[in-house]
Amino acid sequence: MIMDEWPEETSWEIVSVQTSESVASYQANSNQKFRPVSLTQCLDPTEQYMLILKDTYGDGMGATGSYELKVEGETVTAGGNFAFEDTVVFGARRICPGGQKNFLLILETDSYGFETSWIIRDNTSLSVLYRARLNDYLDNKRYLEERCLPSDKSMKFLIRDQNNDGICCGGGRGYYAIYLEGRKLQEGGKFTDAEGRNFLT
Ligand SMILES: [Ca+2]
Ligand SMILES: [Ca+2]
Repeated sequence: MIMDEWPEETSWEIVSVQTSESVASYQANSNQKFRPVSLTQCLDPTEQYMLILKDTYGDGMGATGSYELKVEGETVTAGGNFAFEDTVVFGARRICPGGQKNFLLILETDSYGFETSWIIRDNTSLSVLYRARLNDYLDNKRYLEERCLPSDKSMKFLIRDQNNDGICCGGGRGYYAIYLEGRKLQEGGKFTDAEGRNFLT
């Protein structure tokens, strides 16, 4: 990481996708203004992980800060320009049977978890393949929803909020991101009644 003027706002965590458990975390501090900070962590090459970056002020790592994630010396991703949160999935993801595609939803609920629901729909048949209903989720909790989706289909992911105020930032800082085969398709949290994304599997 290259820190900006307010490093104490920034923290990160590495979480196992398989177990949802935190395997490493870091909180930057005010003595690191504009400094480079580099940390090394040994991880299991057979597991998939998620790097979660957070910024308490909601302006990411500012105009001058940045981060870079390297695995075995190779850059997986780089960034720093985010709001309250950014996620990156890396490592060995679960292989779906029969050529199906690995879909991952990272959902962090706000203080009104019960308001959140979502569906994954086949755009051709309009059938709903997977869903979470109102009251399925608790408040201020992280959920990792991994599914296998049939390949060569046009699909839609749709997240809804019953109170029409999204999952950020009026009642806590919710966040969601969706990944297909480890590639981020969309992320967010600030929306009104619903937010969707069409994608091809
Ligand atoms: Ca910041
Ligand atoms: Ca809401």
